[in-house]
Amino acid sequence: MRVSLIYARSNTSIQPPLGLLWIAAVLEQDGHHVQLVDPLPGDERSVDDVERFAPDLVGLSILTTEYPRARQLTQTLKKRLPTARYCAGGVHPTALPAETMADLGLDFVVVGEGERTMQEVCERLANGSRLGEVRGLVLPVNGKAVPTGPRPQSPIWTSYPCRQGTSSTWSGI
Ligand code: B12
Repeated sequence: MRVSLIYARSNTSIQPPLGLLWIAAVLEQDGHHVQLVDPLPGDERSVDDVERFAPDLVGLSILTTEYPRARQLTQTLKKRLPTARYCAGGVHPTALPAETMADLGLDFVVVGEGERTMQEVCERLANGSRLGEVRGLVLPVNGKAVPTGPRPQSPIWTSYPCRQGTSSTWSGI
């Protein structure tokens, strides 16, 4: 699978998107191709980067403060890459999964920790299997937001690898 992970930051603080670095590392370990995009505000080249990468799946990490930018990026990307699947995770989608999924027109939302959930999601999408049995998701079913059930917290975060750097702005700072 080709996966673009996007941190739609709306500030210029130089902080790496830790959650996405962890998710990128476990997906790469499973053999997926991962692009991690961390554009500064106003940097619209990132949309071209994502289009060139041609992902099967786009995942956005969203804090509430970053929601307007995430929304704008999703709308632009969906026009340019209409066949890709779109998902989101992080604090805001975890707190408001149904609202985020409906407003952004997502294929699913990841609730809570994303590493193991995204590993299972990518494995299933690559095999053409359905996502209903993957715990930790909220899926759209007949116009309703349906949770697949809680995923137990991983015992310790440092049991996962963490990727070094991202594909765009953060690694260049
Ligand atoms: C460290 C921290 C900071 C640091 C570093 C932030 C960074 N960019 O890394 C600093 C001090 C810079 C900071 C700043 C701010 N922070 Co802060 N911060 C935290 C804190 C304590 C931990 C975040 C963290 O690194 N977690 C560890 C990583 C690995 O977890 P994670 O990012 O959540 O990702 C996991 C899951 O959420 C999920 N996931 C995340 N994204 C995605 C995407 C996809 C596609 C998928 C599938 C899954 C997924 O999978 C990841 C791995 O399991 C949290 C509180 C908390 N306990 O979570 C607050 C928190 C995130 N911060 C918060 C806020 C408000 C801010 C500021 C806006 C404060 C301000 N007024 O300036 C700024 C925004 C900065 C920014 N835009 O990045 C709020 C967000 C609330 C909200 N509704 O969104 C939190 C929740 C604190 C709170 N309780 O209010 N913060």
